Formats: sequence, structure tokens, C-alpha cells
Amino acid sequence: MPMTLIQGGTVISAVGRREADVLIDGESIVAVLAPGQAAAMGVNADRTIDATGKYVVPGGVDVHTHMELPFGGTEASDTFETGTIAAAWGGVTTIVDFAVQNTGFSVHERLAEWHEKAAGNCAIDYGFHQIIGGVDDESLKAMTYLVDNEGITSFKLFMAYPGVLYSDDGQILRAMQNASESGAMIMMHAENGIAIDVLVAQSLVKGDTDPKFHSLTRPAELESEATHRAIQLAKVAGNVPLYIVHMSASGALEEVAAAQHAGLNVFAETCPQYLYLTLEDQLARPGFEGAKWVCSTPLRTKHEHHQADLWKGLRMNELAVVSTDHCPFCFKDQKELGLGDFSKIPNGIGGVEHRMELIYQGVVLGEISLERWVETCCTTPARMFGLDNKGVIEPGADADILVWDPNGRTKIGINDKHHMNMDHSAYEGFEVQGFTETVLSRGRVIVEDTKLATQGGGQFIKRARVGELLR
Ligand code: DUC
Ligand code: ZN
Ligand code: ZN
Repeated sequence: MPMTLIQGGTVISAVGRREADVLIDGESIVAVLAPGQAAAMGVNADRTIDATGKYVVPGGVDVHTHMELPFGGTEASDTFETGTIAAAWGGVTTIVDFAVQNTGFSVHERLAEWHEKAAGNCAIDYGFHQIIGGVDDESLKAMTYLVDNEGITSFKLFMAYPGVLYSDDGQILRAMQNASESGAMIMMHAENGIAIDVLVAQSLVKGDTDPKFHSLTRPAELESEATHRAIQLAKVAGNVPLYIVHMSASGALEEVAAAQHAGLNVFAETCPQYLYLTLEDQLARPGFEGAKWVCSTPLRTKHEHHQADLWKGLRMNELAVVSTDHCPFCFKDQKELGLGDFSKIPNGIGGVEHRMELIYQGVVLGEISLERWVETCCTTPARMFGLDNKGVIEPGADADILVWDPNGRTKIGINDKHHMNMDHSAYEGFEVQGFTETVLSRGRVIVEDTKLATQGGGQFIKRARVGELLR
């Protein structure tokens, strides 16, 4: 197997940083060596990557993406092929996407469909969570089977989207009890969808149809209420690991922090859109432009302190992970489905390509440490979701590595850095510090000096059971 040596860089982990060289044999890391040690040992690498002045970090792990997701009469515009290429450009080497089951459909058949979409098409490794949109005896049985046999150890439920993906409290409790028994994780879309649907109907009757009303009809209270309810149900269900997805609001974060203080097995993620974008600056733009930023949970007002609280939550480990909820739709023909009725705008923002660079700005701005950047974007998501060989630079781990230039700059925008299959960028005009220089996926160089060097090559990863205590 060819040997690769990444030489001269600073290796950053979740717990520290040091000057070190990384030796790769085939697909795996075999040693992290002190400077000069490789030469002293007579290592004769087939390929040497010069990382002088660069950070050498684990490849990014994005545990929340939606490639080809059917939503609102259309489909997310990134395929597994285009979306994983964009991810690679962004220093991401593993995604965990969501297979979807709806009421009346077989979990096994739907999962098989998702395998078919992804197999052979991904540039980087991938796993699946399973969305259970119809909790019943059959889907509960399938959940256990997936944990035991298919390497799918986390299940997403929805407290929003009545009639589409919604589960009532009894269904949620049953699914949680099942996950508690099988050692799986419950991921929760925590918004009170029944109340939201009332507010949406009232808004439309009043003629309040612009994109901004998407956020105004999904108030932060309905995120914190659902978060609270999910936490109590998880406690009743034997303290099942509960992971609240795409957290956007201070009140919901307070619920999670209180649960953690009480010793409950509760975790949460946020996404770059909630740290950088707002109701006023993006969603409420004149005309229909705000549709680009319609996603759920929604962007929040800048006149409250949601963003500052989310950054604090990341520092305090109340928020354990940053993912993207990557769910791109083109403005033309897709977002436009909601012209004149915000409730028909497909929900989602594309961002899989930009998470590493946007969260690195948190380091530049002094919000989080370099180590915390690696921990929230690489190490914790891998550990929490049973990706045992990912998220660390250690002997035995997969050689998934990002060589990051802290002195480089990245301009995000449709005519700048933009590889996602969408006709606009949620982060148009952002210019950020740092640059994704080289990316390796299981030892293969897949991005190098602004060149893409791969076609396919990503593999499905069976994930381990998450166990009981994750803290
Ligand atoms: N939220 C989104 O914005 N898109 C897809 C599904 C979801 O929950
Ligand atoms: Zn969701
Ligand atoms: Zn999502």
C-alpha cells in the first residue's frame, strides 16, 4: 500500500495542538510523529505533502445533510454526487444523511431507495440516519433491526410538519422506548407543528404571505416548548440519548442546558445559518428574495441574543456539534414554488461546503478555540454517532485529513467558491479567513490546490451503537 507523509504542519485535535508529521499507510493513519522522527526512522514515503505553516486537522464530519430529499413537491437540488463533491471542497470527509420513511411505507424499502441513490456516487464516506415519519408496530420493529444489522443507530422524529412527517407524543414515546432498549439515539426536530400550522393559516388569511412570515409563524417559544417536551419524554423513556437538531434559539438552548445540569442524556447541534444569518438581514429582504433563507427551524431576529447565546453554548458544550442541515433548493422553479405563499417555499439552506470555513471564523473572532472548532465539527459528531474510525488523527483511524491554511482567505459566492448544485449562495459575499488546501479521504487525495482529484470512492459506513452515556 502506498505510504503518504504529511510533513511540517501543526496537528490540531479536540484536546490540543502540536508540531507533528502524520504517516499514512493505504487508507489508515499509522503514526503521528515528532518532527524529524520520520527521517530518523528511515521512513520512505511514496508521497510527501508539505504542510509547513498549515493546520492538519481531522476531515470534517457533517452529521446532518439532505441530498436528494423530497420536500414540498420538489427535491433537494444536490444529488449524492454533487453534494459530496461540494462537501469535499469544504474539507468534509464524512456525511450522515437521512433516509426517509413516511406513514404507510416500509422502513426497509425506503432505506433501500436511499442506498440506491448514494451507492457508487459519493466522493466521501457516508452513513444514514433513518427518519421515522410513521411510528407503528412495523416501523418500531424495523428500528431494532436497523440498529442490530444495518449500522443505522440514530432515528429522527418530527414534532413539526403535521400530516407529513409529524409524530404525536405517544408515537414519540414509543419510538424513544424502542431506541432506549436497542442502544440508539433519537434525533428530534423540536418545533410545535400543530401550533405553527394555526399561525401559518392565520397569517395567510391576513395576506401576510412574504418569506419573512415563515419565521414569524414559527416563534422561538414553539421551539423551546417542543424541546422541553422532547426532553421530558426522553426522560420517561429511560433517559434515551436525545439529540436536538438545528437549534436556533436561546430558549431552546436553556432547556437543553437545564436538562444537562439535571444529568439527562440530552445533546444538541446548531448550524452556521443560525450563527451568522438573521430574520432582518436575510429572510426579510424585499420582494421574494428572502425565500433563499427559508429553513426550519427558522432564522431568528437579530434584536434578541440568539446568536450570542449559541456561540456561548458552543463554548460551554451545551451545544456539542455544528452540522449544516444542508438542504439546497434553487431559487428558480424551486423556492419560487412559494411565490405568494411562504408556506409553499421548500424549506432548506445549502451549506455543506462552508461549515468548516464558517465555524473557523468563530476561532478568528475569538468565540471558540481552535480545538473546539475541531471538536464540534469533526471529533464529537464522529464519536456521538458511532463513526469509530473518523474525527481524529490517531494511529488506526481512517486517513481522513484536511490541510488547512490559516493564512489563506476564502470568498464565498456563486462566482467565487461555490460547488453546490444551487443557483445562489446563502452566504453570498462572505469573505473569510482560512482556506481548504488539501483533503484526503481514507488516504486518497480528493482535493488538492484548487483541483478536485476524485470521482466517487466514498463508502457507506455502518455506524456503531451509540451506547447509553455520551458525555
Ligand atoms: N428543515 C429544513 O430546513 N429542511 C429540511 C427538513 C427540515 O427539518
Ligand atoms: Zn428538521
Ligand atoms: Zn434536516
